[in-house]
Amino acid sequence: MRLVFYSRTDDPAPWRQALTAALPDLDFRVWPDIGDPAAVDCTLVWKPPPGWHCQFPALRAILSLGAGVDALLEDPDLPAGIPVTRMVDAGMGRQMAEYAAYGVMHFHRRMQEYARLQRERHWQPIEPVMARDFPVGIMGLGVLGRQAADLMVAMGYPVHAWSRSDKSVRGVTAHVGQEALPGFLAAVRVLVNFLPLTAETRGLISATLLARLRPGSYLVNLARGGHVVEADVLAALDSGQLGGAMLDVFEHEPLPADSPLWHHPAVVITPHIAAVTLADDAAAQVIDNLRRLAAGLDLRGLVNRQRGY
Ligand code: NDP
Ligand code: OXD
Repeated sequence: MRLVFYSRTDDPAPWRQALTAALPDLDFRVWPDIGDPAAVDCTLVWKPPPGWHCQFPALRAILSLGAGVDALLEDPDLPAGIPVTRMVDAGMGRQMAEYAAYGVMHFHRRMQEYARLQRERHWQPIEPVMARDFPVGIMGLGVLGRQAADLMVAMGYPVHAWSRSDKSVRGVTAHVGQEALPGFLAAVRVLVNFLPLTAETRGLISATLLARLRPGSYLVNLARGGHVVEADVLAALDSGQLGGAMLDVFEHEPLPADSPLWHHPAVVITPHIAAVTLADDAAAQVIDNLRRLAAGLDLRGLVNRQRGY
């Protein structure tokens, strides 16, 4: 079986090592050294250019190196009818939960204000808020959001979660569907976004949504930049409707040097590192799917291409 690896950010070496150790017959190719495109059975990819998959006439599966498959599914030339799989946790749940916890604590423990006070050499305690009085709102209670919710519950925060279908998670107040969104937003002090980027969720974090939060709430976005209307977030920060934002993902990555987000005093920026796919943790899923593909079995982590995640 021939597999082509494509990523501008992931090192193929550990993947080659892990996959060929488990599957000695695998012909592991790294783009652009692919040989005859007609001999390619499957791809292992992160953000290939639009139309890239059209060159493989005998393609049988597309395996995403990431959990989010929005960039792949937005390709109008992605071959129809080919199964697409995504990473399911694969070591990212723990990393995402850590990032979310850091973001929540950054705002809850007023680290933004203390950083400013330190710059001013001003010794000024701020009235503390207990975790029990700082409800956290998780948008998207899937594989990754669930782990963050569990961690927040363990940390003593009241946790609310919003998702499409009903979920029962210990210690978490569930809000289900579009009609439950206003109540969810009104209940929380910090909004943590774990949604997949789909036609339904693109641009969701807009002025309308932000206006439903309590004044001075906070935003942690570690899902996708496309969820956020950046100009609306900036306006909400400037008006005080948002007290601060921690942003890991952006509509345009890398974030352009002239973006006003870079130097906004209430914004923390990281370069899409909330979680990374590590071959050590994730190769087992790919190996399992390659064995399944060879045996003609259904693949695991299958994406619903119509739904968009
Ligand atoms: P899942 O598919 O497991 O979970 C998605 C959740 O979102 C589900 O609970 C789903 O509801 C909910 N959801 C989807 N659409 C809607 C909607 N329209 N309204 C309400 N809820 C909705 O995804 P993962 O948890 O594995 O990943 C989440 C995202 O995290 C990825 O898509 C990716 O964008 C991002 N990510 C970011 C990383 C980073 O480094 N910054 C790293 C890894 C992932 P339901 O359960 O009812 O289907
Ligand atoms: C992913 C990501 O979706 O890293 O896996 O953003």
